[in-house]
Amino acid sequence: MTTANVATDHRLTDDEMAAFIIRGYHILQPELRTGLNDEIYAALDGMDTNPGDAVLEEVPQLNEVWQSPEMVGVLTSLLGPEYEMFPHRHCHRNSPGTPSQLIHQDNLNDLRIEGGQVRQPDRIDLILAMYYPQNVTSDMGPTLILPGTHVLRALPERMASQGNFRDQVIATVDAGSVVILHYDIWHAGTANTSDTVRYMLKFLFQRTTNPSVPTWNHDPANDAAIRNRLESENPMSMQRGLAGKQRHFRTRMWNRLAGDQALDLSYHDKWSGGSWN
Ligand SMILES: O=C(O)CCC(=O)C(=O)O
Repeated sequence: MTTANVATDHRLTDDEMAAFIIRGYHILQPELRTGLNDEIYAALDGMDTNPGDAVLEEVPQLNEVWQSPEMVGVLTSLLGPEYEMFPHRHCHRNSPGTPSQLIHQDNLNDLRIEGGQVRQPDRIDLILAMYYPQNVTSDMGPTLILPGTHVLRALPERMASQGNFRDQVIATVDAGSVVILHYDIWHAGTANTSDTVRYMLKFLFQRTTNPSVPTWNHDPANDAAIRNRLESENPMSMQRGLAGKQRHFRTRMWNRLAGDQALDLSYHDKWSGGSWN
């Protein structure tokens, strides 16, 4: 998809981009036509079996979500203007009584993934986009996110016995919301203790070109403030060594994405300088 003509006002700001790099997620509420979410919910509810990758052919209205200017603006910011929708996708039907999943990273065993099989802690090459056609309240199995974990490649493949972390984010959202995630983030579907089926459509989008300039709404005048955020924010309490590693990969990620407008990484001492006056 080439998105050169996407209105720039739907692209992320420097602060939103920094927030994504720090937390690994962004929650979007695109303006969708009235009735679209209900139409999609009814179509999904009418299916006898899960069509897997064919869900887009079964429910073509989903294209309206992925092609909304807000969605295109965010994906262009994160993946560049020539991003592509990935052929694999899945409709997650979370019925009443469904237990929580284990917290996990999605696997990389799909050979269609560009550069496959390796986590990329300083890159944004693959995005998970989760669309919810109905409101999701805390008892309906919202998606759980561990913010900031997308850059921690040293963790084991699964945190099988762990759950309920202090700074976890429970994505209770309004109908029509899209939770946009770095592919490597730790996440899980939680238990549905309500009497309503919760649908979530998981689609993947991938970068096809290496970044050379920022593809979000970038203003170099924000550089000092952005650098400060990347170096200091902690979306999730973490052991000191891991927090240091996170900060290192965030700045590398920003610089890789910003290309020739990267942040200056030479040593800087915020407290030195000028004489008293
Ligand atoms: O259903 C959800 O909210 C999350 C599903 C998920 O994380 C997965 O299957 O990888």
